[in-house]
Formats: sequence, structure tokens, C-alpha cells
Amino acid sequence: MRRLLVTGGAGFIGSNFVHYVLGHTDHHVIVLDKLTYAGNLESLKGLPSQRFRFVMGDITDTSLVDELVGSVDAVVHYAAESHNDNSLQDPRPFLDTNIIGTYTLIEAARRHGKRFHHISTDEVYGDLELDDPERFTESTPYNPSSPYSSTKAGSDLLVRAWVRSFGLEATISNCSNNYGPYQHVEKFIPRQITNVIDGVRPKLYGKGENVRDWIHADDHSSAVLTILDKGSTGETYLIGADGEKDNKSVVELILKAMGQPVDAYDHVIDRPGHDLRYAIDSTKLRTELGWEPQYRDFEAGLEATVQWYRENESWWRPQKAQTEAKYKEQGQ
Ligand code: NAD
Ligand code: TDX
Repeated sequence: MRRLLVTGGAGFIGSNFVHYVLGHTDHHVIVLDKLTYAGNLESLKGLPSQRFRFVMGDITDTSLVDELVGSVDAVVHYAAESHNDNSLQDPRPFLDTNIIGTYTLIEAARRHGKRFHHISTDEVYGDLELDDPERFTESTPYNPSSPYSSTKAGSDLLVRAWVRSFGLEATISNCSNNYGPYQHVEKFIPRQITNVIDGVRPKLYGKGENVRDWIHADDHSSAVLTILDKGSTGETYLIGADGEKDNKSVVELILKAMGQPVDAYDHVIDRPGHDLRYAIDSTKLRTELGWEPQYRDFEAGLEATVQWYRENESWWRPQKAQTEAKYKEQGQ
């Protein structure tokens, strides 16, 4: 049995991880989450109270973080400002949470000698050409494009420096784009599904040729648990499930799954600095730690996700109008 502190556990991937951990292990979990616009307590409903506790708070709060880190065996750090489009409008919260928040947590983990796992993204590597035969590996040089990805890159480098300079017992994972339940409607897949439910045409940035490497959130969770159990201190592991798809194809699959004509979408203005393609080579995680993804059929996973948004309108409806109003202001 292990006690885990999960930061950002009321967000998309963090809440999926908490459900996964409580369902697949006997670990105890404390979630520390500020409940920003992206955090939702409804995502943590029905969890076993004898093994789960929620603490509302900020990861930049040194004394709260110190107390909580001191009370657990390991920290799994998901909390972040996570949306590229928001980082282009107002970068400051990205620096506060992603950089100072990570610094606050690793200082506490160092003081208490605790195991730390840092959750990061493939966006730290920049982007690839569409026809590049190479994919990102653990040795690809960092080259982030947006305020979001540059603060995630900065946080990764802080963790690496704390390992080398202070002997922090930390691992890092960089994962590709996640899909599944509990994802905020600002993000690509849930935005389009909920648009179609509302009778609004999906919005594709630019030509829609940008490629993302999709992985189901449960596969991300199983990979993180594997790294927590078997990963080596100081190591970085890339997490991906060979799920490359261009955005246009994803919109067409959503429309097909929802019984609409596959061309019933609009093109809108492109994201400034829009990364063209992400692609992960997860050979290290698979061969060294024996991890394999379970969700291999993207279309089936997407259909299940469509079904989840159809059945859980009360979860996403409160976020929808405000999110769309913001996109409208940006011409998107
Ligand atoms: P999200 O925006 O859905 O959730 C972030 C959570 O962090 C929210 O619950 C929010 O309230 C909380 N939070 C934000 N600032 C905080 C603060 N200062 N103190 C405490 N809590 C705070 O994000 P997500 O998509 O679930 O991403 C989670 C992590 O996974 C991030 O670190 C992100 O970089 C990484 N990641 C995401 C993806 C993806 O596809 N979404 C892919 C790879 C890596
Ligand atoms: O309405 C849209 N139309 C559209 O074409 C939106 C919201 C997005 N897009 C495009 C932009 C991207 O090419 O879809 C793709 C995916 O967009 P997002 O969901 O915003 O994700 P992305 O920018 O790729 O970043 C995500 O994956 C990596 C997460 O938000 C990050 O937190 C993670 O690090």
C-alpha cells in the first residue's frame, strides 16, 4: 500500500488517473487541486472515502505543499495550466503554476526525501514535418513553441536539475495527446462532440492537416503507474500508443460516429505558431518497463467518448457557453 499525493487530480488526466489507481491498486490518494476553470469536483464523485481525500489549494502554496508532501510516500504531479490557446492570450498563469508550482513541489519532495513523478508533454520537443520518418524519443532536443509548452519544458528541466544537483528521486514522463472522459470542452475532441450535440458545426483550425498522436487517458494512467513502480530515478519515459491522426480525419470520425455528414464542419483561423505534427516513439517504456497500451482502436475509443459526452451533459454543460464565447472573440 502506498499513499500518493496527486496534484491536479480534479482535471482531465489527473481525475482519470485517480479513478484508475483506486480501481486497480490498494493505494490511498490525496488530491491537491486549486479548482481553476479546468478543475471539476464532479469528476471525482463516488470515490471510496476511506482511501481518497480532496484538498483544495494551490501548488505554489509552500506551507500547504510542505505539509501534504510530508504526509505521503510519493507525489504524482499533474497540476498545470494546460491549454495552448489560453497561453497565447494570457501566459502569466502558465509561469506561476507550471514553473513556480513545480519548483514548490520539488523543493518539498527534496526536504522530505519523497519519490516524485513529473507529468509532462511531447510538446516540449516542438514539432515534426508531416513526412519525417523519425518520431520523438527521450533524446530529442527540447524545442517548445508556445508559452504553454515552454513552461512545461522549463518545469521538466527543473526536475532534471533537482535530480542531478540534490539527488531528488524523480522520474519524468512526456505523453502525447490524451482523449477520454472528463476532458474540458475547450480541447479539440470534446469541443467538437459538444458542438455537434448543440447543432453547431465543428471548427477546424487552418487546413486541418496538423497531426496529433492520440492515446486514451487510461493508457496514460497505466503507463504512469508502471513508471512509479518500476521506473529508474532520473529517467525520462515517453508515453504514446501509435495513434497518429490528422485533425481533419478526427473531425470526420466524430461526425461519422454522431450520424452527421462527414463534411459538415467549418475551417476557422489557425492557431498562431501551430505545431504541425507530434509523434511518440515509446520503445523505451515498452522494452525496459514492459508497458503496453490497451486501447488500440481509436475509432472505438472515440465512439465511447462520444457516448460519455452524450450521457454526461450535466458535467460539461456549465462550461460550454463561456468557452465558446471566448473562441468567438478569437475568430475560432
Ligand atoms: P487540465 O487543465 O484538464 O487539468 C489541470 C488541473 O490542474 C485542474 O484540475 C486545475 O484546477 C489544476 N490546477 C491548475 N493550476 C493549479 C494550481 N496552481 N494549483 C493546484 N491545482 C492547479 O489538464 P490535463 O489535460 O488533465 O493535463 C494534466 C497534465 O498532463 C498537465 O501537466 C499537462 O501538461 C499534461 N499533459 C496533458 C496532455 C493532454 O493531452 N491533455 C498530454 C500530455 C501531458
Ligand atoms: O477547435 C479546435 N480546432 C482545432 O482544429 C481546437 C480546440 C483545436 N484544434 C486543433 C489544434 C491542435 O492541432 O486540434 C489539435 C488539438 O488541439 P488541443 O486539444 O488544443 O490540443 P494540443 O494543442 O495538441 O495540446 C494537447 O496535447 C498536448 C493538450 O491540450 C496539452 O495539454 C498537451 O500537452
